[in-house]
Amino acid sequence: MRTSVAIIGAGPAGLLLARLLQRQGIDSVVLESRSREHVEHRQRAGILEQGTIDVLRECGAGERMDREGLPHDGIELRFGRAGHRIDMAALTGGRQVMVYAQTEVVRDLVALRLESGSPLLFEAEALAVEGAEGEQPRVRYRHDGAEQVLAADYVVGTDGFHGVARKSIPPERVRTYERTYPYAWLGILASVPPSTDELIYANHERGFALHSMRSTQVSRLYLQVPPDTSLQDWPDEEIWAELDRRFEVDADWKLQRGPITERSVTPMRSFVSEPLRHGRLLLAGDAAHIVPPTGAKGLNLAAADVTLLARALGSSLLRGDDAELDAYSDTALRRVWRAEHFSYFMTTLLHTDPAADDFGRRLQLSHLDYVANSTAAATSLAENYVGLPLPAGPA
Ligand code: FAS
Ligand code: PHB
Repeated sequence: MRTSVAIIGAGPAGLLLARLLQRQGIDSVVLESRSREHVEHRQRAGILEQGTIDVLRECGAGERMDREGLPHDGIELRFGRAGHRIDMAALTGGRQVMVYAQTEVVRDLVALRLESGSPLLFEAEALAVEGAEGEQPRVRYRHDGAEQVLAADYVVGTDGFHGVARKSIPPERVRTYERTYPYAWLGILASVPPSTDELIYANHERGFALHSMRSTQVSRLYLQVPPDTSLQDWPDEEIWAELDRRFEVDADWKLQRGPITERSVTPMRSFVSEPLRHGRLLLAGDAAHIVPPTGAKGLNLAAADVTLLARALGSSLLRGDDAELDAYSDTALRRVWRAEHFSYFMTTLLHTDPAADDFGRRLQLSHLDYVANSTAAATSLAENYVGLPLPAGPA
């Protein structure tokens, strides 16, 4: 089989890239190792930043998001038994975020891809990327029990942290940067209306807690736990009791409980692999970088990467202009590192560091107080949370 762009991975990055290329009349083939059922039900991100909202609307994939998503203007920082609202829309000229789960974004993009008749192969595992340094890169993959080859002008690895694309780049050509954190997130889905209209990020001496949501009927909540936590250590009653402790506030507010329908433990990691290009192989999304979820940047960074990459591949393939493609890695990495820093900032601002001494704890409380009471500090948080505008595309 042969195509212009071979895309490895049908997560949000790969699916959105395929859609953006298709809108330019560029053909692609998407190879996904798991089943459609699996990729559409994998619980992950929940918040879309303004740029992601815009690109989904622009490429005709935002209709259900606008119908079912929940636009949010602000978030609450809760510490010292008090809540402090950050009015992000007011601080950023009206930019917002949208509560609309990654599972729904993936469902919408899969449906559009299948309706278009363009190739999206499920249970098609890419085994290797070959010839990336030449003119005819190809992907060896297994599908329907047979090993096959997909030739392309370009190969894009949107196959996540554990994918094959990044690992097919010669190690001597790769620089990686990594930081792990002394805690993880225990996340739950609960069939109960959210106890808040906007997200609550709580810093408490016992640990961080986050109240998010998936709809007006489903709550999404997270607890900071030790990195080696087992779900067996956390019966439902203990999860709710700990959430109550960490959300404690001197106000008429109560956390509503309900049946817990999903639970998971997610480790926290910062990771970047540079560069994002090796010959005719490009990387985007989690295949190239990972952020701790505190800043709600993972999915949004993946969307920003492929928005830039789709523009660059269009200029190259349709107009023979390689300037944007040659600059893709540097352009994308500038935004990646901004998001890495913001995610690190939100994580260390809000989580309780088990190694912190009393001085460190007081510094953290002072920083929280500053962000809650300084327009300049709150604006900095707000513009990063709603997402900085993408570099302007070509005229
Ligand atoms: P993805 O990992 O989503 O997609 C990669 C795809 O490639 C997968 O479908 C995989 O099956 C496929 N693949 C892998 N190897 C392949 C191969 N060899 N051949 C073919 N296909 C292959 N972000 C947030 O903002 N908020 C959160 O709360 C949050 N929670 C998370 C929880 C967990 C457990 C994880 C792992 C991540 C979480 N993230 C969160 C980050 C997450 O949303 C990612 O940023 C997002 O999925 C990135 O999208 P992709 O780059 O498309 O990668
Ligand atoms: C979520 O709803 O899953 C979510 C929201 C905000 C975050 C992380 C995760 O910072």
